[in-house]
Amino acid sequence: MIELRADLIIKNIGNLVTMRGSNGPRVKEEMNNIEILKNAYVAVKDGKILDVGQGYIVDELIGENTQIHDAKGLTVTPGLVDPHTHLVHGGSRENEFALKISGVPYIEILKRGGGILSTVKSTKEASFDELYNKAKKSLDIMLEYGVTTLEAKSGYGLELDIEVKQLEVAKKLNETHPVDIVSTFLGAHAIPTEYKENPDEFVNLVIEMLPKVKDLAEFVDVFCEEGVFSVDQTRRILQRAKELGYKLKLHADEIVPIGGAELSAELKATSADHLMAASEEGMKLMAQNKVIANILPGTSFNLMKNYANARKMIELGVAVSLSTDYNPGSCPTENIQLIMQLGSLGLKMTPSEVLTAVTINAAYAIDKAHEIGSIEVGKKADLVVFDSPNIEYIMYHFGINHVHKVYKEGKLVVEDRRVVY
Ligand code: IZC
Ligand code: ZN
Repeated sequence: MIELRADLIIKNIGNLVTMRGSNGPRVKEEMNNIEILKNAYVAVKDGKILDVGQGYIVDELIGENTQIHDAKGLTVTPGLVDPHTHLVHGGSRENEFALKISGVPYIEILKRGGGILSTVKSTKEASFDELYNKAKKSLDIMLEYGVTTLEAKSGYGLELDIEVKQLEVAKKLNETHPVDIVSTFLGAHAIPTEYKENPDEFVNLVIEMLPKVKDLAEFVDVFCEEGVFSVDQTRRILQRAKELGYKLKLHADEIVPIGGAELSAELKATSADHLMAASEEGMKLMAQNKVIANILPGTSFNLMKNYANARKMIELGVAVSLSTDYNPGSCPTENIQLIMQLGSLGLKMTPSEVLTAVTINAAYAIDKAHEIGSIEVGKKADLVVFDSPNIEYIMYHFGINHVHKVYKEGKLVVEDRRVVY
């Protein structure tokens, strides 16, 4: 007999945003037409969703040991997914803040040896434990804002040992912290000063690192940008990565439209990220090749730049996800809800589209949609209870934390906006 008794039932859910729908990343009107069940419940067993229903709770679900939590009419969504972070790093860059607001561009600060290269220095100097403790503090904040899975990149080593140190920190956090972490190798994040005159030599070095970090990373990413890595250099690195069995991501067309979106389509990358300057042709190719557009509006806001053309991408059939880009330079915030609000206020996405972009489409952006991103039977019971009567309220009342509770694989890990795991 199938054991139907639940370990936990969350009942009296005012609005249950399930994100159930077509099989695949959501595009066009699918992003807006999301399923929201009224007066709903979710049953959990062994950390997975056992049942989703409305109204009367099926008797068979309730056993002697079933815990019942009352959601008091609030809004419940799948655990949020943040598919682009630079979680593990040393130091901070507030010393560049005055330069930035005086108008010195992000790439110019990097050219002067600051920016990413400043964080490379701090990351090199930091011990494993220092990196771990700093990243853990950020992970707790992210969890308190509703994130239950995220992607974390290396990229502040630019030499094998330090890249490995960063990836090992992410691995240990994945093992010890409730938030699940998917790792990406971003060895090609900046050209070290000593390779300034012959960047292709550094590209060769990154290519040599690829097989050595295979056990520590699922994705490979490159900062493809004018003044950083060219389209040709990015192609060389990512083609080799693909041969080795990695999945691909690109920092593409963030500042100058050099053809990053087009390259992501050519390589059939899982996602292309940023895209503030992407061409319409690039977007069309992304749609055809099913590359997810992972947009990072917090970076536009913080760099005081334009927003990506999300409306055009949605119109053309590109699946859009949203992410914090949490990093010490262009977007020092862990607050995914602020990113969601910027998704509406900056990118003109509807609250439903935003929810799609931080749940199911974000899960596809890290190739984890088979286990997270929606509330359906068999998936992980990662759930957020928002202290809000509906999803519009989350986008409307901005800059605060709306989370009431977070469940990670059926376990209560945040209560009254504080971690309790
Ligand atoms: O540390 O500035 N854009 N890489 C590409 C970043 C931002 C992270 C940083
Ligand atoms: Zn980034």
